[in-house]
Amino acid sequence: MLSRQQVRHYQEQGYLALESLLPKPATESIRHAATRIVDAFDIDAHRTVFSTQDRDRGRDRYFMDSAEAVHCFLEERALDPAGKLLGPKHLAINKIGHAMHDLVPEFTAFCRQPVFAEILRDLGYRVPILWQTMYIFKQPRIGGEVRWHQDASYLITQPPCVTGIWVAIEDARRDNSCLWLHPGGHRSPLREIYRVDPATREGTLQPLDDTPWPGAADAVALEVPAGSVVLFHDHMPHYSSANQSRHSRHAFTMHVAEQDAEWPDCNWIQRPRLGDFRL
Ligand SMILES: O=C(O)CCC(=O)C(=O)O
Repeated sequence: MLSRQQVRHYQEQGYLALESLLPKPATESIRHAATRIVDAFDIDAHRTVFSTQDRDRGRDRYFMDSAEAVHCFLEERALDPAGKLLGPKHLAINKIGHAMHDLVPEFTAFCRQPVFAEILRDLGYRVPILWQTMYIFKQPRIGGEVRWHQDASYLITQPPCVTGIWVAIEDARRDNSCLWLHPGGHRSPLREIYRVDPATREGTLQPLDDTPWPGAADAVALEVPAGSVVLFHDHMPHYSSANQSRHSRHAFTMHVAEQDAEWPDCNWIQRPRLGDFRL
């Protein structure tokens, strides 16, 4: 699937953008499934906001349980200070996570497209395991910022071996808050780590290294059309701004690791019931 040059680009730069790789029917099938999940979501029962502004302090039981479920999380700016919804439900959801690949047939079929397994084998995986999936809405006008981070802070393996597969469901441009990353930044140290106490399920984001996050001189905007796939390394710093535009920017992400890597019990994601999802 990948040329030698593309594999080399991934290894040297820590990311690879494959523009317009997927056909529209494939991306539309999960967009429709996401709409159905939001329609069925009881917003009065669960008001968990997903924000990256609070150093992950807001990770409650509903969030932790989403490791093996399909849960909807709200945009911070969808609620007034009293917790009242300010707009329609379908424009209030920040993301759906994190086990759609196991539990929603359209997502299962999407992830099982041979193209993903082929890409991962080209990158050197023997038995790639899909740990989490997210459907991100980046809602018009209220879509929250995703602060600079590295995925290895949240998905801890020994040795580090997570790859993020980010799929544009809609065109991603600067104005609707495309992804930004730092070419070559996968060689920078891991700056922080999110560890969960297995007994209490309380998580804490701890600093590890004070290397600064990329600035304007280092970061590049990944403006890509719908159907594009971006692969990135688990130490790659990446970011997306708050969405001020009137256009959403839907994306779907998959995070995989090698099966025989150690997955410590301080990871927030544990899948005792669902087990391994092999690609
Ligand atoms: O799509 C975004 O804005 C952020 C996605 C992200 O951080 C991830 O997939 O790890």
